[in-house]
Amino acid sequence: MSDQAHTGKADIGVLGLAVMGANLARNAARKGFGVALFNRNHERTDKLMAEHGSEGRFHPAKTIEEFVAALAKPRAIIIMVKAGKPVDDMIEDLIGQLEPDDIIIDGGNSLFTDTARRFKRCRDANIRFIGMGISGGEEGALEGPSMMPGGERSAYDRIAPMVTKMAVSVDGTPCCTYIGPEGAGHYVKMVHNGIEYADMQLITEAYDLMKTLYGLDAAAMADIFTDWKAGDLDSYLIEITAAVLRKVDGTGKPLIDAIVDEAEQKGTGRWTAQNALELGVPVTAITEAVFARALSGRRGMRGEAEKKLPHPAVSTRKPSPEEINAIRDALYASKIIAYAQGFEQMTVAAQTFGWDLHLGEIATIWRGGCIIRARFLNRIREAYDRDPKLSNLLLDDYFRDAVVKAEEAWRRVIVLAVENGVAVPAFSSSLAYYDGLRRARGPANLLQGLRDYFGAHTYRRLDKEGSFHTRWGQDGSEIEA
Ligand code: NBP
Repeated sequence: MSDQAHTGKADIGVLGLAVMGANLARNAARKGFGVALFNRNHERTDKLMAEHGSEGRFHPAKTIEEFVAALAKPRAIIIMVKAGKPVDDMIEDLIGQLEPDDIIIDGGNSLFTDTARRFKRCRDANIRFIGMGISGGEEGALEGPSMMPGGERSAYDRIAPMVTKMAVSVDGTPCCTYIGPEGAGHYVKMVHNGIEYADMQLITEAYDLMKTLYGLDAAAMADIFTDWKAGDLDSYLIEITAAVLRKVDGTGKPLIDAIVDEAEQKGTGRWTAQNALELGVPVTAITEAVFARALSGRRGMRGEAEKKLPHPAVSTRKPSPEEINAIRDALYASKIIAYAQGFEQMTVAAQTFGWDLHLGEIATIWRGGCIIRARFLNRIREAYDRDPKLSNLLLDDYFRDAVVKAEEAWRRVIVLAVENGVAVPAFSSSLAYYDGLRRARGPANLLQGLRDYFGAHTYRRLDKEGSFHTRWGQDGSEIEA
């Protein structure tokens, strides 16, 4: 179908019109851009036109050829198909149709190494490529997401007037900025999702403590999360936690109590943890969050284990306001650790891959549109304004003071959880990271001694330069491992 009503070419194309693509296309059209539409199965295009065709200037196409022909040059096309092979297939189809300097933007949740590979594939074909992380889910795509574009800088400059209008703005600043070359945009989106995993796991642990130690019901906890939203924890995730806890289903009971306790995952949290392991960055909160989802998935095994493995006696009692505040403080301190770890991961990635990541700008574009949007991100931006080379957020005065203030409550809550058998892997691993970080001399000297003992791996000394190996036998002989 060609566009009858308008003679002008489309400003941007959206290829893939499932929930995200359709909403992004509507977003662009509502902002006044002409949008070419294509989906493999034409029914989706028809549905979009039937339901929302009046929202703006759409150019629906039935074939890739027609789609490409509808676009103004240099063409800019956002691919919003399922991550993985479909993206490669679409890129190959487009390369056959596009001209030099045209731009392909992958807006899906692609793995950053795939993005780097596609960037090179397109460069070889004289096509400019952008890998753009988009956060905010279905609603964000329509109303204004947070966007993390990476790839060819000149291509970003061409699409910037469009994408900065499509992104949500906070205090007049669009939640979209050029991130860096190759796969940098999708990398930053991946870490965003990893932090989202950690943030959600921490909230879940706070919920578990209030429910298990103090027997609070969903409505009481909804009130507490609503209170917490008024303070430092103010965030979208805390807001929706209150809403989820408050929801009552058709039975008149809290819906949350009827939901199966098995969490699913699509992979971005796992990618973040895998990459942290590869880079050697201690990203414990995100990794624990991934493992907690994996343990939640062993529902049958947990059911069996509950019958066989005794549980410490829990004496449920009414909490004092101070005890609830202690959980809040433990949550805030752990959250600071999770973000400090995620931002350190990006620092190390920037050094490793040669990207000039501006962490303050990244915090700025996460303040709106995305799932981890929070007041807290202003604090992170301010920390990087104070010191753009900050190696760890905990070394910034604001975050140091916040953690020190929460520390006593944080420790108390974890002790209580341990005594009562409540699993708080993200709370406790965050504290373990903190305790490890704040010691100039840790216990790894013993690790080095052991490694040299069985494997002659050598060690360094505090008092002398160089590498040393010791014959560990008391008689000076080598020890055979
Ligand atoms: P899906 O990830 O569910 O993918 C469905 C789309 O991919 C349809 O348009 C489908 O076309 C198309 N497609 C498939 Br499947 N295989 C194809 C192929 N071989 N060739 C061409 N098209 C193919 O869509 P979504 O949920 O809208 O997400 C799109 C992207 O955005 C994904 O990468 C997703 O991870 C990411 N994302 C999603 C969210 C969210 O909240 N859902 C948030 C942020 C990012 P068809 O109609 O012909 O089957």
